[in-house]
Amino acid sequence: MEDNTKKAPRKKTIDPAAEQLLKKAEKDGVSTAFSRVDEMKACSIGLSGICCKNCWMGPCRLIKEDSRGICGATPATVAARNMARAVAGGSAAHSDHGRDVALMLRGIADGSISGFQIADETKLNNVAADLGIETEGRAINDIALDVANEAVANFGRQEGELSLLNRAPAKRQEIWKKLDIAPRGVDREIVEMMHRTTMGVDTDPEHVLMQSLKAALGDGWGGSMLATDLQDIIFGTPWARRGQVNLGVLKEDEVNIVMHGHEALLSEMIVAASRDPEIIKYAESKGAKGINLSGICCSSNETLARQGVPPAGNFLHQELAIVTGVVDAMVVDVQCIFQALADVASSYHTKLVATSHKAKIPGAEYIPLDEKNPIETAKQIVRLAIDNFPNRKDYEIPPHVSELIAGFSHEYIRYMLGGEFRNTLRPLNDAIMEGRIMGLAGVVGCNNPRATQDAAHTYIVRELIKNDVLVVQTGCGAIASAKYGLLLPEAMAEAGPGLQEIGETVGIPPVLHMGSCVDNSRILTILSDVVAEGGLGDDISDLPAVGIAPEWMSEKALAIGEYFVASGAYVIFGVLNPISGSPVVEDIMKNKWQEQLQGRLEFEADPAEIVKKTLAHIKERRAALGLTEYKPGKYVRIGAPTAFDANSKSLQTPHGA
Ligand code: MSK
Repeated sequence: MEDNTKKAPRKKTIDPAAEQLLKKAEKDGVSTAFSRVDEMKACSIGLSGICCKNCWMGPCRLIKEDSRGICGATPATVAARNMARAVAGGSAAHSDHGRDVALMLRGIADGSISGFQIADETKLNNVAADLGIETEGRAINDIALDVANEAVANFGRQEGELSLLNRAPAKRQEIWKKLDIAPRGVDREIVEMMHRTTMGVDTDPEHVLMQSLKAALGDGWGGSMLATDLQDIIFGTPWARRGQVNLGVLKEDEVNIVMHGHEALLSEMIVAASRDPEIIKYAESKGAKGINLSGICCSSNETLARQGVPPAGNFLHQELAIVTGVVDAMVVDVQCIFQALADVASSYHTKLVATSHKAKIPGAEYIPLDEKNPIETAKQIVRLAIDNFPNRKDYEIPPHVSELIAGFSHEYIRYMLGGEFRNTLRPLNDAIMEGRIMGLAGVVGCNNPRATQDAAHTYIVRELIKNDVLVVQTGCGAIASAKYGLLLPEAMAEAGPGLQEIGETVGIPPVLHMGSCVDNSRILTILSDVVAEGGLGDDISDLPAVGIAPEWMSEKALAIGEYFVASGAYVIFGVLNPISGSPVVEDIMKNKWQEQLQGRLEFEADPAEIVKKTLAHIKERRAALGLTEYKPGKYVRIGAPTAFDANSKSLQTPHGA
């Protein structure tokens, strides 16, 4: 692992806005994750996954292959248990989010939550059909109530299988049955994972890890998928829209409210409150020209996709936004929120407002969201920010803003490729089969201060699109690409000619922003749809596709990685290897899973190696499918000189001219 300690600020990020504010933070005497990482040398035993803290006979640090814990646990057992517990934690986080959305839909349908109506009836009907719920001739709220009840039941179900596993290719569903990893209920698999990894229960690393796959599948095809679907039903399915990104979206003459965390409810309510004419008038009465909303992390991705609210940045921008001195309130709910925000806020005028009954933060104001009447809480928070506007002192807003296009839900992608009446993925499948698009890659996940912010994300994305790989992104990875213009059609200039041709024809960027972290479930859906469209095999594992998390840091990322592997994908994680202390566990996740699931998980710190492995896998999958051999530069503009082979008879121009 690259040691990122003691680096000059310049090397901690490739983002000039972050670089500018790191200098300001240093000048202001404020510590950030970028500076704290210098002081916190990672424990190499914990980092490599072989420190066991599952009981208090230890902790046991199993530094050699033949080391044993006090109970006799081997390094492989410890590394497997640690990985499995992280996956259970990540699955719990996303799935608890999904549960709350299901309960909200139930409240809207039965009238106990006020101020909402169903935003996307078509999606409601489609989800109802997938859940086996009758829709013909029924009132919308009755359908919504049945959908919500079935969704809630998926969390606590003790027997049978999750409802939405039926979206996966039939062959994949068979594999899950054969391996007994089709999740019964979302909660049940997480609880069983925690039970099995407590002291003195399951010690067979392969068996432990198999259950981690089951818990992760419960997240991907259960909790996260329900979160995505039901949020679309309540707040609307994203459709492509233009937006802006980076710290330059903050405004000096308006009240700045930054929304950070994950759940769409809070951010949607803040958006609604900030548009209330009375509230706007109140802001003007305090000398502000208006109310300017922006976001961090996935709250941001949710409101960007549905409301066009600009992200102020990704994970590592959360403290830097406050360092600008112009954030009047940062409003947070759950997940990826630094405890240090309260300290940073105390050095400036910013009010940090915690809103979830699940997450109190010492030093933050606590205004819990009233789930029965959330708009009133949102108005209270916006007023608090307005009252704080006159308290600003010195400030510095970096000038950096980039344009972007977001909102590529799987529904929009089908629409974009076939229109309203014939929405389809056929042109995408054909482009892959012909070799215009070499393959697909999902490049997702966080920033990690142990790596240079955004460097691996953007390097990998640029290399892939150059090689005609269509990239889809979610979470902080998508925000990273957005900051450097990669979510714009103009970025096609950096793509290979085949991908350029498709992008120009359809009018898309080479990198499609598919949403927040729970929206990784949209990628599962689109991969299943690509299989169903035909011509690219009969399972996700047949597709020339790879999943990558270049700068991950969260348990949730590990859960996502495992549900993609269990769905048949080759997944590569960057930055560091949390199981490097056990070659046995590495072998299970790479080779044994490949045999059993035709998917595998590898850790590779070097971004160039990640690209190499990705392209090699895509080529290997293309060959296995018997597709036209991918040749770079084969497709060129009419009249343009070819980069491939000017004399080749097989040379083609876009329209065969
Ligand atoms: S927010 S999990 S830092 S992607 Fe979904 Fe970003 Fe990773 Fe949190």
